[in-house]
Amino acid sequence: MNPVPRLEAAEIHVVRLPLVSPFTTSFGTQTHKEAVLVCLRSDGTTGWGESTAMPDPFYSYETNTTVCQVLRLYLLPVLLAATDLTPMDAPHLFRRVRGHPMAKAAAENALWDLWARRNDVPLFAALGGMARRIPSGISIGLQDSPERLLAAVADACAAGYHRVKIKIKRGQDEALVREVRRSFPALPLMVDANADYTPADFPLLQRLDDFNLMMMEQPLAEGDLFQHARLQARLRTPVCLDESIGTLSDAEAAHALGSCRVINIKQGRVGGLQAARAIAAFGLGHGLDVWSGGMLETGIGRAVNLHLQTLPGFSLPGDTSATARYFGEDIVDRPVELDADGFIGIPPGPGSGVAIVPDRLRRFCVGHEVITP
Ligand code: OSB
Ligand code: MG
Repeated sequence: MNPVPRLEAAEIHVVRLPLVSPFTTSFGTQTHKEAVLVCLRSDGTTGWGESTAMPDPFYSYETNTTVCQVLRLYLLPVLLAATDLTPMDAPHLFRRVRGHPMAKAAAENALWDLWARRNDVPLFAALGGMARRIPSGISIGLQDSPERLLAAVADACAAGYHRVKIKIKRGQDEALVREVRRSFPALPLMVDANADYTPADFPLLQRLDDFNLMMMEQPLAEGDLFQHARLQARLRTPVCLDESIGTLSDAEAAHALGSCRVINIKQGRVGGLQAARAIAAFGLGHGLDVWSGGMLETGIGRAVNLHLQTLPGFSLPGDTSATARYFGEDIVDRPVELDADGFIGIPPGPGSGVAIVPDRLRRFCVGHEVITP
């Protein structure tokens, strides 16, 4: 594969799309998806990347404002100054910037897309993955009532999702899980607390062991690998870490401490596709199951998550759902749809395989800037 000789321009686009229905987690409710997109241009080819940051620092410390700032002042100028680029260079070029993984991922992933397109290969092949269809999973937010939750789970089962994740938080947990389990005894079911609990809640979390959950995602605080290890030692249910895993080193520490048996890999949270690939390889070599999370991405990020899941190590259905579940209209074609058996095909063609629809990009755009060398 040939490197990209040089970039002519980089663009930052901010888009804001209404969600079909609000999405509620233990840290808040979203009615819109606001995403920062990076576009890299070279010789008439463009590559796109999407940041998974949110407007507010509630899931992690980054915000769309910090992502734009770090891209504008540090990451994109470094890429624009480089020659003979491949995506493998990005982590090294970005090393001087501490943290800010979602900003780094948006830039690195745009370079992956550009590099794959220029070499006329699909992104999954550029990453070293195997062509295969991806089993779908769904993440159902906190609902206004148990009835609504049961209805949403029933809809997900009817649509063919291979596993269902429901959000929980303090005070909205045990009774909900009991009801869902009673109505759907054989459903592959898991819960995600988005770090809402503390060690004082261990008795409650241990009672969730009775419901044959596939796993319990991020019950405790992001920085607390130690208490997650104490909790995992008391549970049959595997603990899955999301917010706690920002780097390969975090995955190594979590494994060594026994803090989890599963890792939710979000390429944005770990700083891009290369870091995501490294953590998946570590999981495969050390008996940790991994799967791809989601952050309600537009079609750009959703396609990346699909390509990522063709890599060895991704052993479980992730949080990649149909586009129509989130958006009436997405900024790309084609939308993600489920096959009759609940699998999702990889978008065909070079790069991510999806194409920005310029008219929709314009309509949903709330910010745009061009950065030149
Ligand atoms: O914790 O996995 C999470 C959405 C936003 C922020 C955090 C999370 C989520 C989801 C939704 O669970 C995943 C998706 O459907 O994209
Ligand atoms: Mg999560």
